[in-house]
Amino acid sequence: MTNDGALLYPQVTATRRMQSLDGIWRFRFDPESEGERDGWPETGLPDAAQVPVPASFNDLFTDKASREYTGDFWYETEFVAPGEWRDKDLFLRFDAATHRADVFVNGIPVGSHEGGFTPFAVRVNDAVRWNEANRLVVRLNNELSHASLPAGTTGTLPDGTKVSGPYFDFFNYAGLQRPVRLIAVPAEAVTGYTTTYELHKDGSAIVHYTVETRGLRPEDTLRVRLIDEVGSVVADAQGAEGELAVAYARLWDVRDAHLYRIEFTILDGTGNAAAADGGVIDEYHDEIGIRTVEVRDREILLNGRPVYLRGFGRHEDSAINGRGENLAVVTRDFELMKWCGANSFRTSHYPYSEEELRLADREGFLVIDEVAAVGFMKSLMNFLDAAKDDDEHRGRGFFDDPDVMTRTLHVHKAALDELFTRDRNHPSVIMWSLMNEPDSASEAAVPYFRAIFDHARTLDPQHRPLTYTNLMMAAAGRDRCHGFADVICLNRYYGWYVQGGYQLSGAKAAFMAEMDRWMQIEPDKPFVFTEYGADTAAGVHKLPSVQWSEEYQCEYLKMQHEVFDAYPAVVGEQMWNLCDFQTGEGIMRVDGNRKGAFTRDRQPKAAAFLLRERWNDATRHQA
Ligand code: GCB
Repeated sequence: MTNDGALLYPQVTATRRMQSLDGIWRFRFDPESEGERDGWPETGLPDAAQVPVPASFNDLFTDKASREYTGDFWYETEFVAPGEWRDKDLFLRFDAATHRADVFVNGIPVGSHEGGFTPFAVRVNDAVRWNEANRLVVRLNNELSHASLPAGTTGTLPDGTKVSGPYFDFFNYAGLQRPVRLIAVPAEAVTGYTTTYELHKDGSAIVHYTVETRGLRPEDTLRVRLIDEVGSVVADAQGAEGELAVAYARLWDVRDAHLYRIEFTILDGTGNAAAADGGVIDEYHDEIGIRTVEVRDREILLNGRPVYLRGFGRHEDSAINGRGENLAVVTRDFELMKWCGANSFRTSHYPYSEEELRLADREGFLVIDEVAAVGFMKSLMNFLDAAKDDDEHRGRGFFDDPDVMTRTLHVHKAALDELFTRDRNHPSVIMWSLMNEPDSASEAAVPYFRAIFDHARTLDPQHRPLTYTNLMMAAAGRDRCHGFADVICLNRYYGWYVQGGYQLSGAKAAFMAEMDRWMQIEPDKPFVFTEYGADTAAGVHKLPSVQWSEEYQCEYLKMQHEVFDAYPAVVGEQMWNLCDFQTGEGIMRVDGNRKGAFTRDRQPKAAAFLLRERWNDATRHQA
């Protein structure tokens, strides 16, 4: 896939153009995979439905076969390629096509992409007719396998219909779930950049930068400027690599975000500077935050000071849109998190939209950025039947599949490359999560972890901490992979999946016994709870409590918090989940997972008030 300047977050500048292709597109399922043979890329989709982009397709229709559809499906629209953009490189940028896509323009294949949660761009200059309508047709596919992120299986019903078997606990929403844009970038262009930060005791800072370009002629100048929030240029430099010295740096901090605009300009060095465009060949800008992140002893340090993470695991999930980008819901979620006193979240269980991270940057939220490596555990029923260590299951785990060390590893590394490239400059990203709840108790997981962590360690110039989230079945003493992580992230459900209800005191004892063990096994690392929660049906009240009532959710949370507070090595708590969310149907879920502090339509359960009280208690934690 190309990275020719179109993968940077899209913007219009003096030299760049873009046009949204969002709106109503034509849509059609293709269960027999006949579309290409039948010429749909050239002639368009016969008998097409009308659907919105961006959105998941699943909850738009009224029949079950459409909601559950698994296989190939197609989208089609038309766009005019403006003739004034002829001298630029023209790209189609898909912010997310879930889970894989092949793109055709006027019948010509222009590119493909694997992975449903990171953007890709395809160059279309050779396929378009300028100033005319062009047919854009995209084939998507949402099948799951051991080499898809997220992982699962694709089965067939007796009548031959394909059916998804997710190894994960969220609905397998699919489609063009984020914006699609036509983008024009100069042939000589900025294609990416990185920064690292050095803070000094006197309040000054150095921003070390590198800029990636293509087609840069030796006679041209690459100018880099740093501009503060009132519009003053505070530092400038030239060249593809350098330093920006800031005399009085306003640091980006947790819930106290200060952003600088970093501006890259390629200036014509051939004496054209008097031209109408001022000799500007390309211009791109972004917002960065000056801050450092470090794990030392048993703490996560932001700008050298310990932070305590308060917040949530979340999902991009809402009624009708499914996983389709819904900026009103995103905004509401930030308001809910702020109301609770949260300062952090994890992008469980896939990279969230770029708009979402930009909001986090501006709001000063700390983000654990997770790749879609979820379901690395052969379990179709959440983790109830997973990680069994009996004879029947031994040697049949996810990592024992020989394809995993080859195909899955390859797809996973590529997904990490894309995630790190997309998100490396967000100040909000303070840690990378490389997997959610893999079968880390199995011996076969160890070489896989080594390969993935070694790879990820090469990707981030800021060397932010790397982690994965550990599941309960790979508890202290059973997990074989925690040595790879910089921070130990635990997903724990004592008092829900085990020893729930009246047995809560037993759950607490078992929880503390496990924590005591962890303190010995990992004496030097900080711990974050990346999940803890209890399913709760909003509006169900019981005195005394029973499981699923709002009262029980509160009792459960209180118990968890007592355990966290007993271990100084615990430096964060992210409750599962901010909101109720949709999952596949089954006996474990009542129209979805109900562990939200808020309902799916974003109204509070009693637990939300409990969190608000705890997280707004200024005496409790530093950050
Ligand atoms: C987990 C998973 C998450 C589930 C959650 C639950 O451990 O990471 O995806 O939704 O448990 O509610 O069971």
